[in-house]
Amino acid sequence: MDNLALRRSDESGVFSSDKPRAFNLTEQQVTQFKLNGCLAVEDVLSADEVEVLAANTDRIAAGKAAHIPETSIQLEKVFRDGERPVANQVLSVRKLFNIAVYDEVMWRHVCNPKIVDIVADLLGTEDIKMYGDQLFMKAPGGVGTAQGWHQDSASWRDIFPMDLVTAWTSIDHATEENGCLNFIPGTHRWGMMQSDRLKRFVHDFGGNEWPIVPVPLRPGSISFHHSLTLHMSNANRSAQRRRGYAVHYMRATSWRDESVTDAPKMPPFKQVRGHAFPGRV
Ligand SMILES: O=C(O)CCC(=O)C(=O)O
Repeated sequence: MDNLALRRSDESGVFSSDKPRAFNLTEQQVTQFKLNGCLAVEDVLSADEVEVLAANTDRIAAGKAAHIPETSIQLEKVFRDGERPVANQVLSVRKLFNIAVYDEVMWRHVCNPKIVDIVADLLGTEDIKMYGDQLFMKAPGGVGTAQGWHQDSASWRDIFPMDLVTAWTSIDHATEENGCLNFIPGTHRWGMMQSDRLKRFVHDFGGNEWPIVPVPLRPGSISFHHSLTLHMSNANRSAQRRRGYAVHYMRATSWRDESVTDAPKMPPFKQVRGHAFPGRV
């Protein structure tokens, strides 16, 4: 854990551009990300920025944002299936997804220069688009379910190169008790694991060879992961909420293989920074 949870540093960043940067990673942090496929950076957002994000999250989850389509709000399965009645809509939502394309507050977060500077360092380019976004609500009291081991690119299998970066912002305190993210460092170098192969290997995770690294975070801290890094989160059996906003960034030179028909249908990919490239995403 310690080697992942590096704090922001005053050392100069890896880009030599003259442009003032809002956040500088150290070369050591970039090297760690390349080795591990994940990196935690504490206290990126201010308390005010977290507050705005938190309030907007609950407004959308409550169904009070008319500009967000209902299809972007997914309830936990027990509520979807009618096994349990919805008594509190906000605490019944599993996730909100594809919201930043419709919502100014979320889009401002996606384009927050502090976050995009870090992503630019990790992707090694200033030409960046958003693939998509998901806000995992992970409600307390056993309502928020687990997310099993997966690699993001196994779902986004139409996007190449499989070299995207997710910025997962903790809105609440994320702890081991309420279901913080867990990573297996280095697995982004394994290539894509088909689900039957993953099932065969999953029992080996957690030993000395492939340790599981939980990443608790303070509100406003962000963990970054590569789209091939294996990660999961446990159910929230605690009394504390655990909201986390995952924004998925890709290089603007990426291409989409339209012959892959079983990948998620996404809204048009929005430019976050830098140049667009004709014929690419
Ligand atoms: O927040 C979670 O529990 C899951 C997050 C996740 O799988 C992701 O950001 O890719």
